[in-house]
Amino acid sequence: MAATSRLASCLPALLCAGCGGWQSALQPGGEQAGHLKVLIQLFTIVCGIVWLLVMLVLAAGLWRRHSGTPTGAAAERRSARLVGAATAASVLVIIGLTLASYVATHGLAAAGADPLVIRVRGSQWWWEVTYMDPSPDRTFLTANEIHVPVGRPIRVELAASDVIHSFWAPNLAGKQDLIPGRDNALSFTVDQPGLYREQCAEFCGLQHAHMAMLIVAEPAASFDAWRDGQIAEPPAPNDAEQAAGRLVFTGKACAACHTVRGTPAAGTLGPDLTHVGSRRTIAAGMLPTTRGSLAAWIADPQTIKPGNNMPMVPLTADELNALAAYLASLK
Ligand code: HEC
Ligand SMILES: [Cu+2]
Repeated sequence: MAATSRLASCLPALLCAGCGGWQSALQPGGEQAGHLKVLIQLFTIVCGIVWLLVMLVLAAGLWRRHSGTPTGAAAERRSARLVGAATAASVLVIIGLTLASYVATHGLAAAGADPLVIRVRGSQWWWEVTYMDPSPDRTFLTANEIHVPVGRPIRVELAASDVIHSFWAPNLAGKQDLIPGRDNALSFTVDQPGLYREQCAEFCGLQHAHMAMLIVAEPAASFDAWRDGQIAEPPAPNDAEQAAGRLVFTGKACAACHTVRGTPAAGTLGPDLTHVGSRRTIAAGMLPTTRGSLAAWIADPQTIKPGNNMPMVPLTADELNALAAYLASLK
């Protein structure tokens, strides 16, 4: 009994815990998401009112039956009129909600003038990210974290390399699927600088729940600085340990699957690691990027994220330490 009442008193808090924060459609970070929020509220209120009315009519009907139903031609005519009116009202409500939904969502695929184009490719279970630029030497590849300038329209072009994934950043836009062989796009503008969380929203296999990505919205000046940093090659190792780590990285299987620009490592099966040390998380949002978590991940990726496509590469303790130091230095 005590447990039940405690649970009941926690319930509102539990239900509302999902309503705010960096992954919530109810806290829009931009104009398109604002439209979607109004749409959600409109649907909730209208459907709530309809539900209440239906319950009231049902209660009235049960009550009248209880207290004796009037019969005869006049009563028949009256109930026929009532049913007709209710049907017409339902049709009007459905048309109204359909129109509202069309108006709120039809701008979602169309970006404004001069959009920043970001290509996102979903793979089991991580995100490849390419920043497009009219001049090819400013186009670059990264993974699992997106930076966007506030105020500028963003056009995200979506593709998939294996199965269907879905790009969903609730604070910024609706969902859009990434489908192998079919190119989709999604547009949004972010007004509020901040950190938002995106999550794969289409079941895509064992580690579907661990396929997330942070979106960092920042003022144009800091975005430009970030982009220049990403375009540049990473700094050279600045001590013996990092230099040893780089040798391990390029000498072992790592280089067959991962790229670090400026080194012979040019694999594409796994995330680009050129600036992995500058990203907030590794393994698609699972762990914060620290030297320790990098070492833990490399030592045993299959325990942290069972079934993922990175194998355990046998290493000595010194090799592992050096690798972690090197990767953490790739800012
Ligand atoms: C067979 C290909 C393959 C090999 C070999 C491989 N990796 Fe990976 N690696 C992957 C894949 C795939 C992922 C993405 C896993 C996920 O998040 O689901 C990954 C993820 C990572 C990440 C996290 C990157 C991020 O931004 O989330 C790091 C760091 C990493 N690998 C380092 C290494 C190192 C160091 C080695 C060598 C000891 C190595 N990998 C060997 C395929 C590989
Ligand atoms: Cu997915």
